[in-house]
Amino acid sequence: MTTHYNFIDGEWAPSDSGELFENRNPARRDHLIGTFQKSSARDVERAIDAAARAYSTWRLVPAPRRAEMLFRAAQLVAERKESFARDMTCEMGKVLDETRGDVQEAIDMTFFMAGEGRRQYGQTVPSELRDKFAMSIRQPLGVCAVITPWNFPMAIPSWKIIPALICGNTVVFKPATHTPLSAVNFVKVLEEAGVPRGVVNLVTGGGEEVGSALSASNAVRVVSFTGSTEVGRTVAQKTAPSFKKVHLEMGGKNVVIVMADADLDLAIEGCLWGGFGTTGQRCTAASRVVVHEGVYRDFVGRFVARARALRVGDGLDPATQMGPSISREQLETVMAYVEIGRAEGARLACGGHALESAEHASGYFHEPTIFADVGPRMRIAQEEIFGPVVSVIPCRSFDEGVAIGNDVPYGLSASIYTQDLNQAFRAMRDLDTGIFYVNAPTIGAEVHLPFGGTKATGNGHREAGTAALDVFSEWKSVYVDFSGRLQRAQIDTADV
Ligand code: UN1
Repeated sequence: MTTHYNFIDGEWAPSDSGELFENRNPARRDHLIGTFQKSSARDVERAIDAAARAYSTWRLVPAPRRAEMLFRAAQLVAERKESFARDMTCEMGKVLDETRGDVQEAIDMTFFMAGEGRRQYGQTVPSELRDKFAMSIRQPLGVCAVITPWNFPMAIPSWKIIPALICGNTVVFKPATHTPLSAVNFVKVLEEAGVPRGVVNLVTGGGEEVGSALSASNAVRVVSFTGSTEVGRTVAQKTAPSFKKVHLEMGGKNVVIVMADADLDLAIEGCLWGGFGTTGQRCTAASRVVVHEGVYRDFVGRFVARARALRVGDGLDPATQMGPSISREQLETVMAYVEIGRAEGARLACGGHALESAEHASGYFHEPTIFADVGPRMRIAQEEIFGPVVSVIPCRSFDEGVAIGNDVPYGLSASIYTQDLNQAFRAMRDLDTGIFYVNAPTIGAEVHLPFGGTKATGNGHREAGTAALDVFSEWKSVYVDFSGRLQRAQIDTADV
């Protein structure tokens, strides 16, 4: 068991609070993974100061040189993929295949964004005046606060930290308290890859102290947050007085629409993976399945049989297909929603209980749970549960399926299973989400396209892809007049 430190101004050091918090394995509560610094607002202040000092030199390092460090970091993560994945399964619970995927996503993002060291394309455009040059360039903003969730403990930090760095910003990183070890692993790699002191700072601890101090600080110019809609709203409120840029990535209530002509085996496979992968703890999780009445009974019967057969257990065991919930609180939320679903009159088709056998008693395990005959306005069809609970909703037509799909407060991801190309394209156009899939579940975004959603999922920004550069840079438009005389735009244009 190790005690881990904050990383501020190039030094690994304890918090001045003198307090620690524990990181325990959600599959085996007796497994204490390590203790971490329960940081104070004072630590945050020191980290912000360090990041602000480092910014004055880091912003002037040529972007291709910054990229060399990031390429090296990607390589180091690739070399340590297996051990990082095991650490992550221990602290977060998802199965090894998935934590390997999480680490891989960080590798992919780091390579992709490092490539931006030689791009970050701006525009050069003709001027309306003679002997005048016009272009736009990306400029960094300064200190960026990165506040990340526990469900993708290395991937999501990489989506924020790496584009921030390649644009020339410096970072203060506050990871979720459930998954600080993956954060330490990632930051150590950046240190080893040669990222200079103060450029990336890690401060562990709770949202109340660390997150609030970051959001409120005048010296922080960007906050990039992924987490619940409730906390996102608080972040937005705290950041508003200082007019900093805020990127919020929040909840989802994602839908898979299964049409009568769908390949049902494929659709069922997709709904299992989308609904129960990561124990349903993805903002992209397929928590609603809207099924055409023509195949409804058949679909529900086969989907339920497959969900019942899923092996739930410790993610380190290769036989396990679904791990635990992250915490007691999360498990209790799942149990509460099962009660809500029953009370609303949905039909509990399978699952519905926490698992308490000897094998499961020391972790936060819950059965894969399917509610059938769910009404589209029931709470279990409207609210993000973040657990292994899928609501199946019947529909009579394509139009009704799309209408149900859109009738939620969120807009992250949606999908349709159909063989009809026209229907697939109509759904692509009409579902009000930031991500859309045809004949694939709602999860599985790749790093080189924009990631994010509409409505209560986000506030108009996107991460990943080149869209992430827009969060971490600002445009500067530059005009160079080499005519040697005053030329007035919009006025002196008659001179041809
Ligand atoms: C999340 O659910 O918080 O598209 C992120 C996916 C993953 C990322 C999910 N690549 O499901």
